[in-house]
Amino acid sequence: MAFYSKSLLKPGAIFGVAVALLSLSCAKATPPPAPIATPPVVQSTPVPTTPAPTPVPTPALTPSPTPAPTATPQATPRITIQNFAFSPGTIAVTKGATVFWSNADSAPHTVSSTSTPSGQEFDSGGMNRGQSFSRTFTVAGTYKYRCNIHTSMTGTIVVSE
Ligand SMILES: [Cu+2]
Repeated sequence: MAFYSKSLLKPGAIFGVAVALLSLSCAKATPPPAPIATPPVVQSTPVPTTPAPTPVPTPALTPSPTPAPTATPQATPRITIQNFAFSPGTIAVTKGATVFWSNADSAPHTVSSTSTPSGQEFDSGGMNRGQSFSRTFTVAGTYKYRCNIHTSMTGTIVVSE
């Protein structure tokens, strides 16, 4: 019995069937997809390492010439009348400057010229507390003024070209 069954299942026969099945399946199998053409990888040529550029010494900055102070415009000179005095008592301005006086005293005062270049006299008249007076000086020279109410209160404006 055992011998008979062994003769039926010859190893060679089994191998042949297997080969036949394999070849069938191979024939039916769809061909593998064509390989997608991938762009050839371009080997990047190694960039020759260039030596770091030597830093160029920056030229020393030549100091730009400071602009000459312009005569106009300039900060508005202000003179405060306080404690029976002009403060500051003497100021220097350039021609064209406008000078402002303001009375911070409770007493009235005036800004009245006593000595000026010819034809440049000025007089504020009575100024009460909080009032102000201004004058633009267009002629160079020395201007002396006082308070006509309290004549010991004096001031000077020096106007330069
Ligand atoms: Cu006064």
